[in-house]
Amino acid sequence: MAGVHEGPEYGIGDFVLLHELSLDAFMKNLKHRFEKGRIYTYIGEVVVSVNPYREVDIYNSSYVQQYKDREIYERPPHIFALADNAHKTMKRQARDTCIVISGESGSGKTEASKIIMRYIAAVTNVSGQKEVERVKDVLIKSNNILEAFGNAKTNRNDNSSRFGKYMDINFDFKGDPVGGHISNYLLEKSRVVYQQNGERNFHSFYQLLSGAQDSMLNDLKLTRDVKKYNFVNQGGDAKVASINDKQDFRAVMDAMKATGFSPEETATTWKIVASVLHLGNIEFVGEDQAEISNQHETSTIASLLGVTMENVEKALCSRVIAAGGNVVDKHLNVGEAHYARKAFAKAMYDRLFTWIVGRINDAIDPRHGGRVGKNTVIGVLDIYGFEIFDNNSFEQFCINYCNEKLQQLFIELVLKQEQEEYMREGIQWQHVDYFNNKIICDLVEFPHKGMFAILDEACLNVGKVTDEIFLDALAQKLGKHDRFTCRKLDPADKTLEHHRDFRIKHYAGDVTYSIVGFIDKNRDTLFMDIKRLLYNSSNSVIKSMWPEGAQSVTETTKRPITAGTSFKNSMIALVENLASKIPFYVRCVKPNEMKSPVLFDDTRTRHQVAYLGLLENVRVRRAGFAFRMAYDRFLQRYKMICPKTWPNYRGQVTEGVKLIINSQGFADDVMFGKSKIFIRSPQTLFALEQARDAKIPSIVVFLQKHARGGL
Ligand code: AD9
Ligand code: MG
Repeated sequence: MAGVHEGPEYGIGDFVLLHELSLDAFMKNLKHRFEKGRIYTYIGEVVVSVNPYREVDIYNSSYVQQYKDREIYERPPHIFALADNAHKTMKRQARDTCIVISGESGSGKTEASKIIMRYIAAVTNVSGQKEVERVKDVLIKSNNILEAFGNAKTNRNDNSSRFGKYMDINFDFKGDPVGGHISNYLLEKSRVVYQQNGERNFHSFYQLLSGAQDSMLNDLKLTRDVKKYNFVNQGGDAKVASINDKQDFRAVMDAMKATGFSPEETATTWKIVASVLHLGNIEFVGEDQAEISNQHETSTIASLLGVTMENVEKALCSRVIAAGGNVVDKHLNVGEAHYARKAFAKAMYDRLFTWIVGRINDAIDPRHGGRVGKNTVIGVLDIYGFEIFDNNSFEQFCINYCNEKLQQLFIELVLKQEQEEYMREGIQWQHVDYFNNKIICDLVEFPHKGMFAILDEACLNVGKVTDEIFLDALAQKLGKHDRFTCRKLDPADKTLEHHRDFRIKHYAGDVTYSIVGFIDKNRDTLFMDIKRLLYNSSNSVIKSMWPEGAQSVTETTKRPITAGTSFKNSMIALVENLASKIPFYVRCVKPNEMKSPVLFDDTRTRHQVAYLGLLENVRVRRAGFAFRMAYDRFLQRYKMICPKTWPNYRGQVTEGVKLIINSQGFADDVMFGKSKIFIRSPQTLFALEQARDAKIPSIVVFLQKHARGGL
């Protein structure tokens, strides 16, 4: 049986076993394996995955069988082994586990998360329970829906996740999935109304236009011509070679059905998507007092959303304000009307997305079918990867901050805590240096002093606050920070005014952010007019998405939490949640920028290996120990494999452990800490387990004879 060593022609399957440890040696092995089609390599239990950018036939059922119930080192490196390990560990220890998938945009995180879910579905429910089959079907198919509405083509990835996703899969005591829950993080909603050159809006728009039947498009008053719609045509050619929108539309419809969307809910979903397309084509005239010039669009939107034409027009061209107890209508100028139109489209799509996630959660609620027993979960995290574009804004700032947080978690758990434990246990240890990105997390999130706090402060100011005022505050308060620079411009040079920006030295590279839109996106205000319009819809599905529309205009509402602070809080909670579970890591690497299956771009890959801290990971792991166990537990578990500790041992616990280790000849592979024994290589643990397994039958006989005690 080929274990982690597949033979010299495939390089080394675990970086811990490299003969010489250097970045060059690491890169050479990674490249060699990539060229041989070996996309997975271990660092101990961490899986390093290189995006193959082609179909690799290593996920079929014969592979599933090879990894099912095996120990991680028994077979060549594979993400199946990690999935199996997370599942097995959860079952054995009756504790929650989680799988954290990280890597930059296009490195293969979303694919990895789907492979993991398919593996778990394939190895569970051997007894074929109907409800479990349904849950598995929904879990897998829900990806089609989420990707249709939450993914888009960017200049870095044709299927880029534009939202963060954390999914708990709940398992019963047998280890079968009985439900789950998805948490979604900040959808990049600015994409609904604006796309950079070469990019697309969310897939759902193109799927509808190319996949819906003629009659459906007729009902939605749409044609197939993408170029006609302003909100989806800005990036240029909408055709993407790697995407089949028509086929994907059918898959989404099928998935919505399997998930339990009613025909009315499905129809409403597409009506909202269609309304966004129509909103994009609304035109205004009249400078100071905006008016809609193409009324047929207003009428279409009104009928799709189940509201009156008059109210759509009001929501776009005026704003109701409460002044001194009176309610007055303020007419908007053309600029303001355009702004209202975009805010309307973005809010409606964003709310639709959250509602869709909620519907999927209803379908996989673990309490469904009366299952309220004790569950354990595997959490799978697939977020948007670190990204740098020509123009980076508030969204990239949030996305890249999220990646900093995950890197920080990895450092805390894999590098820092590991080393701290050795120190605590008095194990001889050569400290491994690494870059700790906490300084960047603090820069962004520190209470009162961090960038989110400064941004909120600027947003709270009454009076006219501009992005520039915010930038000045940043310059003043953070100008001396190592990782932050602010471009100082000559105030006399008016041509540069719109180039105002700041730069953060992230763990994964320097990113320059344009300041434009920060205040607005952070405030994220949506005028009551739009909420009320949709709350008053005759379509009950739409109405249910906008409960706050029930409020009257004069009711004063508490200032809502800003988008940035809400994102920050959800990231902090996410990291806490992950840290409470037993973690497993997939570190994804993007081999090149061309989506090529053969190109291994040495510079780009080396950069990722460096910033992901993979070499430091190997160092810590190599100097370290694969397993550790408290002395009393160790003695209890293995006492029967040594004649000096079995059947009777009355001496000191530590001494007993030493007797067992010496009897097996493993003294060179272990260290004795203050409260635990540390075992260097997994092979030693397997040998101990095997010796124990071999002894168990005779012990059962022994116990029956003596009829006392337990194992
Ligand atoms: V982003 O941060 O969401 O922009 P991801 O999620 O890291 O990014 P994704 O999983 O979407 O990247 O992978 C990008 C593309 O690489 C996929 O659409 C596939 O075409 C390709 N890919 C990635 N992993 C595999 C794989 N294991 N086998 C085949 C793959 N192709
Ligand atoms: Mg993704």
